Amino acid sequence: MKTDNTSLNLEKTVPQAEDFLPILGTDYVELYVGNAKQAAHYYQAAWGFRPVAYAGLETGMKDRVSYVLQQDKIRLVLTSPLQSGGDINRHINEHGDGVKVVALWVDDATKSYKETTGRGAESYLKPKTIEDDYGKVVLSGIHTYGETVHIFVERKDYTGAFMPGFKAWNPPYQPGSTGLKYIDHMVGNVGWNEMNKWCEFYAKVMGFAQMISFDDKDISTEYTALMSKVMSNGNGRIKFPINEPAEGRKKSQIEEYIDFYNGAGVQHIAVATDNIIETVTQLRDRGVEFLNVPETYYETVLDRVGEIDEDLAPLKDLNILIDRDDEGYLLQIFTKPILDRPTMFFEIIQRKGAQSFGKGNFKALFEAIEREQELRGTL
Ligand code: TYF
Ligand code: FE
Repeated sequence: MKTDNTSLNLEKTVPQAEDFLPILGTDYVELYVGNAKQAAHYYQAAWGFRPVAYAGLETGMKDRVSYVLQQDKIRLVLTSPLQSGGDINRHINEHGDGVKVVALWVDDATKSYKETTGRGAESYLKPKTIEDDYGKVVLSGIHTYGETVHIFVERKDYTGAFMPGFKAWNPPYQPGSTGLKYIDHMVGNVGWNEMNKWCEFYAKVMGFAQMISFDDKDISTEYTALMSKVMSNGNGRIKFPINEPAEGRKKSQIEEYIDFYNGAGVQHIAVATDNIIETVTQLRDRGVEFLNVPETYYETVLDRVGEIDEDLAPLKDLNILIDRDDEGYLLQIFTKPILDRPTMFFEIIQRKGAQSFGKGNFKALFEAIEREQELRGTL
């Protein structure tokens, strides 16, 4: 058991009476990708996102193209450069495809910018109002770990498809949903010994607090070779676990990520469903690849988690993991990396009361990840 709370003063991170950065939810997640047109097809066909908006040559954009996709409350923006040079090409060259923007929906993007930069955040985008026939959107932005940024989006009276600069995109191809509802959490991988620094950033600059959950203790076992803490905003809608590599028997999966991403970045996006069996059945049918655990996992899992509403057989067939805390249980499964570089992946999660992150599955999960690392020769 290895934990280090020495440099994170928890008293200071308790939510304050007044939340200086009220966040309504995740507005969108933007990935910089090599080929947005094909990436958009992947998220539609394999994941069941529906097309929403488009910006590119046809809308007057000369140097880049963006596709906006949505499934229930989850909005993805896929952006590629149209020319050589420039920051997006450099980002892709450096990191491969990956998350550039974690956009947060707020009531006041100007105040969000002032409150955060006033507390030490580095500016990415000064408050700026953009307008079209459907109303106005105010954007501002700050830097976080690695080259990742947070953009604050104020869209009080906006009625367009996404935001000014985009046109509605409604092609004939409309694959059905896979039952994904909202982003449950988004995890950042940071460098050696940087976890506390970034937890303090979320505490001080954004008013987040460390989630004191069942998972806090004893996450760095001989299996994990990582340390993790979860930071959450005032109303609990935004949860950002932060991982750092730890010295273990084998190369940390976080170190592998950092090597291939060339620095800190988003490791996984956990998306919630209210029927994980149906969702994972759909995703597997459409070609999404998941990590598998040995059959023996299911021989003892019910001894550990007790009674659950679901039959064990379909969970076992689909390789869905189960964990329990003192508030309930959760069902979760992890995809293999969705890119050629072993960097980002998705988690599918169904919460049945539990507010934790699946600590009881770490051993089985991390052994599954290590089997994949072994195949890549990166262990
Ligand atoms: O978000 C979490 O903390 C859990 C646990 O490579 C986890 O999903 C941590 C690291 C990892 C996979 C899952
Ligand atoms: Fe997770």
